[in-house]
Amino acid sequence: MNYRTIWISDVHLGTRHARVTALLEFLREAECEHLYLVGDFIDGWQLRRKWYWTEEYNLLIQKLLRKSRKRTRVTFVTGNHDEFLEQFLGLSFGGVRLVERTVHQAADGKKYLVLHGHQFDGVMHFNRLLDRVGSVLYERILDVNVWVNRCRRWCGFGYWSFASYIKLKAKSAMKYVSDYEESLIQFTRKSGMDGVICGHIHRPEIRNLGDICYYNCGDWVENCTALVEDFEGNIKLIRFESHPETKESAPLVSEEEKELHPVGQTAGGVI
Ligand SMILES: [Mn+2]
Repeated sequence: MNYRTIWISDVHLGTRHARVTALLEFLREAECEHLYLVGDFIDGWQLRRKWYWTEEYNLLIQKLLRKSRKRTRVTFVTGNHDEFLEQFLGLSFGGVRLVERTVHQAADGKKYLVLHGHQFDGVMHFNRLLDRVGSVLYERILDVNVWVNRCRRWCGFGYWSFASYIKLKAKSAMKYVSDYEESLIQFTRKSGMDGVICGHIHRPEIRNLGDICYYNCGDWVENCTALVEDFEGNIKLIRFESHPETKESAPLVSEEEKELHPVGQTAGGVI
């Protein structure tokens, strides 16, 4: 298949649950002009705990570099699990550009903010405060979650996010998802963009909220999903299936599925 753009996120290389075989198969079939890795491609935290790197991972990296050498522009957006790459932001490796966030202009001229999304963990909790402090402090507050986690790492604690916290509380899961989406949508609107493309919560989704489109790539730990843009600028969500006979042909995210699989119930348990 030929696309103008492909976005994938949350591959989590280094965890045993990364669906690398499927991803390789997908990338062999799919050609595009621009490929975005929307964060958590490499799971630095997991690798630090226990090194796990298979020959297949090398094939995947080689595949990406080969694409980058040929006709595909590859952009690597950092997430919370591959924060260790932040020191190299702005640099290019084998033509792969490393950024924290970027803007994608679609074929129809629409502008999309592309970022992993961990920056928005728990932002809605500040909402009341936000109304008072206004937009000047808005960006600062968004950084708080990142700072908190940096401090935690210095002290030897793992990443803390609302996502992990609410795994214990399934009822709160949907609230977390809607808060996350709402935060991103608000920020996107303030940025003057037409939409946002993110990952992080391992929950593939396309949602239009008023004037803003929210797109979540999903992940390659459980869902094996990607966002793709055609040459007219239409963006859709696709689910890769290497063994179609084992999967039922249900809509991508049905209301029923939303209830059955609240956020956080991923195979790897990593967000
Ligand atoms: Mn993440």
